[in-house]
Amino acid sequence: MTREEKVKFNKLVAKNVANILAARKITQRELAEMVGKREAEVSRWLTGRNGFSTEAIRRLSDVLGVDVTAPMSAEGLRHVALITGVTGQDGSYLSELLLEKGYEVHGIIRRSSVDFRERIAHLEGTPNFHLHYADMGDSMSIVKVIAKVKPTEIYNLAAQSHVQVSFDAPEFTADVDAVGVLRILEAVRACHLEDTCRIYQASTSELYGKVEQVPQNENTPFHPYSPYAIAKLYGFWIIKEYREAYNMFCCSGILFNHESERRGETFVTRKITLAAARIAQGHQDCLYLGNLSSLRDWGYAKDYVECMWMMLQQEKPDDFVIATGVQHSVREFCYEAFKCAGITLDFRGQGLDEVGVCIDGPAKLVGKTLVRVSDDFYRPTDVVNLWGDPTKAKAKLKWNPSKTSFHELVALMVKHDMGKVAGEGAAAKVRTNLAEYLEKGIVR
Ligand code: NAP
Ligand code: G4F
Repeated sequence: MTREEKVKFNKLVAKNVANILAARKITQRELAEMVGKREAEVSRWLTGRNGFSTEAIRRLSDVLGVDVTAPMSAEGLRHVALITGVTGQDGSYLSELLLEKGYEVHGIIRRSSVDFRERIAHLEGTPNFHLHYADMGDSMSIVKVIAKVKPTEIYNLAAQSHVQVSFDAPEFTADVDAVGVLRILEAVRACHLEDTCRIYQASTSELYGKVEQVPQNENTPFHPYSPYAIAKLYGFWIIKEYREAYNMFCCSGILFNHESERRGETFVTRKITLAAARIAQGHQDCLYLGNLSSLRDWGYAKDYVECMWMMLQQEKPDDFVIATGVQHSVREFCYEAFKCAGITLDFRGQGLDEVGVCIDGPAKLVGKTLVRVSDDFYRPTDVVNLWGDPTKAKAKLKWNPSKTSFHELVALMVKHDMGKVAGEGAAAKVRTNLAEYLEKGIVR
């Protein structure tokens, strides 16, 4: 530890001990008796100016029954979060947020033949950030992590989250996205943490599916319309069931689409922003998409993870719709993204024959068809009209759905991808090949 780190550490321990004493109404004299020291010495500890010996920390942790070096709330409570899906878009932003708030953050990762932890690479090695191997399909691995970490909050973000892929791998999707939620709930009960651990479940606007009303709020009927949505519906109901049956603090966030520069490359927004950047820089000729008329309520992922945390800080567990309240089509996203990359598109034709032609931009692109429609990207059943009503989240959580506008979101994603594509340099050819695979529908 450097000198500054040591000072910070001593202050943290002193603050924790003082908070615990206040919360439990223990006097300094009583603490001195408990640890077998003179009151004056204990009093000096609590100033935080004198260092704590390893022995003092061990004694204090023993007598107070809690690790006094761990992050805690002002009430002397531990703040320990377990995030499933920590390597995903939302998991990475949520980890950053909770670390900033002073949480001890634990994440579940699954073994893979390649080490692909790009989104959290910058957090590895951070004090208070820990990773554990487990899998949502393996109950024992989940029980073991929960028993070891004893989280005070669990954010269940792990999922096979791609709707199209859920048609290709429906059984795996059901196992992870539906039964996986049950595994978390039962693991919490098996570890006797049901009274102390709050649970956030990543529910989704896909539950509204073949929509029966617009905009959608917490009372809108569900009509799931893909194997993914049907698995997530089980997750939603099992969370509600355990809340009522066992009085557990479980919440579902019904989140509408949220995107970012960390969004997976096969979701439509990121596929578009990457393609706009590649086309603008001469690494790709054309972008192939599916249903351009599909409507979504797109927000910024960084704004949305804040809501997950807010839901678990409420007095009572409840479910919330999280959305911007503004709707756009895939075509509009595409137009806006290309515009941000310096290319103006004009959409002509209909259905599979619709094309996006460059009418302004770099001379070599003007007049060229840069966007085409391919039935490779149509789904067996598609959700085409998502539009959220965040009134309840605004009123109860005091959450601001307009923090990042649609235009700002597209602009920040394109800016990021322009830089990424420019920086790829020697690897540009590899990326071009990937783009070709994406275009041909081999990778969706
Ligand atoms: P994402 O980027 O696809 O991340 C999914 C995470 O789940 C990854 O960390 C992945 O690990 C992990 N995972 C998948 N299968 C697993 C398994 N068997 N065991 C352990 N971990 C597993 O998804 P996201 O966009 O961050 O979304 C987070 C959650 O919110 C998901 O549940 C998603 O369904 C839900 N949701 C997302 C949106 C949205 O617009 N983003 C909207 C509503 C709801 P690997 O890195 O190893 O693959
Ligand atoms: O970007 P998408 O693949 O996202 P989708 O299906 O809305 O799912 C995402 O949001 C959900 C919340 O509503 C999450 F629960 C879920 O985990 C995921 O994060 O597709 C958006 C729309 C669809 O209607 C799709 O048919 O875009 C349409 N689309 C048109 N062309 C395309 C494409 N989608 C993809 N992925 N690729 C295309 O080429």
